[in-house]
Amino acid sequence: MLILIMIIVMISLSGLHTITTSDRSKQIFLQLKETYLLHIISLSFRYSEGVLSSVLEIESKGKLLNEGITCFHDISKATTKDHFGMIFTCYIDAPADGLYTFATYSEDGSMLSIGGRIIAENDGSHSVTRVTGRIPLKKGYHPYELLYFEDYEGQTLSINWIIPGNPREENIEPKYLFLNTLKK
Ligand SMILES: [Ca+2]
Repeated sequence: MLILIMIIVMISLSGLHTITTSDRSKQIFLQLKETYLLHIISLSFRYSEGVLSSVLEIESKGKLLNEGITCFHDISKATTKDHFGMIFTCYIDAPADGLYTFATYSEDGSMLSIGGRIIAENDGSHSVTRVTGRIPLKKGYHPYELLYFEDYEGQTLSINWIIPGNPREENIEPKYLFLNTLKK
């Protein structure tokens, strides 16, 4: 349903308020659907369960039970309170050239990588812990991967950033996270 709503919203924004039955309109609709479906829905996720002590064990020790797409780092998709891991992958759209700071808050462990480089290693079984990292980014899309695991009891996952030109640390809004990259 969410996907459908997003497609309708984006089609409305594009000015195509009326979908006719002509072949051309159908073709345009399918092109828009494919483009915006892939571009808007934010992250892909893989959900596994298992007794883990590190994000690096998610794939080796966890049992993959679910995978799909989600709008954010949504650990509420877990179907158990304890002993699970999630891997989120997408592209992050850097709005400007410059130095970016990322801050992860997680219980238990997490690890954030951008462009294949580990930015915030917040791994291990622990209470809510903040870890920051910095990376220079060019304006545009960069591969983004967030690994998270929950051992037992409480569970938290939140990712903030500080972007060039704005000194405030803010939660990364879903509008910056994409499944793919649009051709520019
Ligand atoms: Ca915990």
